[in-house]
Amino acid sequence: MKRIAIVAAVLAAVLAGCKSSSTTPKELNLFAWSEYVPQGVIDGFTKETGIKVNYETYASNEEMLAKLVSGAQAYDLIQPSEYTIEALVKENRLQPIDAAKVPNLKNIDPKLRGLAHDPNDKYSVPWMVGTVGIVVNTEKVTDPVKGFKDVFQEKYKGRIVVLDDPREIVSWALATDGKGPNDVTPETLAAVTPILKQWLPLVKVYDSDSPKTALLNGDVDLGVVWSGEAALLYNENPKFQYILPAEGAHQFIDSLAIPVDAPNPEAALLFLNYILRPDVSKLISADFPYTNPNLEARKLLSPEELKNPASYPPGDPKLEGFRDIGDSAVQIDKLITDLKAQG
Ligand code: N2P
Repeated sequence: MKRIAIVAAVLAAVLAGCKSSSTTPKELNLFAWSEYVPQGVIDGFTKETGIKVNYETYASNEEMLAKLVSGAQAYDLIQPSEYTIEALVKENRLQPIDAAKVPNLKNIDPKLRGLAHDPNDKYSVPWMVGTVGIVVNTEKVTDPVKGFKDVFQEKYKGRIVVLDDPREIVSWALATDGKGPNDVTPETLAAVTPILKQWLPLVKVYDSDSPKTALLNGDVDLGVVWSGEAALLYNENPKFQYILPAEGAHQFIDSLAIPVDAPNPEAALLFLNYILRPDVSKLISADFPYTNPNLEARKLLSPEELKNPASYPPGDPKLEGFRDIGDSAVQIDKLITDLKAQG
């Protein structure tokens, strides 16, 4: 009897061992924006956990969504902006995050929790916050630039880089027409079409991955870019000035989220907790100086980092966020594709 009990206990232990080793994640499939996740952070995570990270990149929310929905590849973590989280939640494409397994969530700025796109903080963990604004090479452009109207002028034709992002571009034209970024209807799109027809032929480079490059190379002298790109330009040379557009500026909150069909959700939770560590989050800020939502990490940043006007805009500028606009997003894509094709 005793022997049987011992054999049973050993068997149970072996089975438990098998079970735990089969559920220990070996890899993490991360689908995130380009120029946003430092290789050092990925390597540090692998070193600490033994989990290999497959990092695939995208350059717009819409590109990410198309790939995710196609089902061609399964991801454990994606990095949507707030309006895309809102859309994914509506479609039941995200799984709830077990907060008990992510204790470092306590480091996140409470002002960034409980927002409209995820009212109960169930599905998303802020990665970085940023704005979209204007960069001017002040050695080349001496006239004052305060808003979009000052950028898109005939005299700057062929000297402008902009994000390759239809939702962004249309929001700039809407702002110029006195509308908010979410006032998207067939009527408002028709109203901004002449503005866009005038603007797009002035653009030399469309680049969402690294719009700083064309400015650094001197290929262009003005840009409408992500704030983190502007911050890197400013660090390179303060002749690159960042301006929040007078007509209205857009703030984005990019977060990590776990798709409902993620093959390794446990690895995703480990990664979330890892990147929320202040010492790790500080490394993200060093490479990609957006506004860090991690208050404990911010305490570790240098005065220079915190004084960069693109990363941490002075004053209390009025910023508006994008909301999910449903099928109108398709109209926006079509409008910009058509206008680009017209040259
Ligand atoms: C990082 C892109 C910034 C994300 N390269 C904009 N939502």
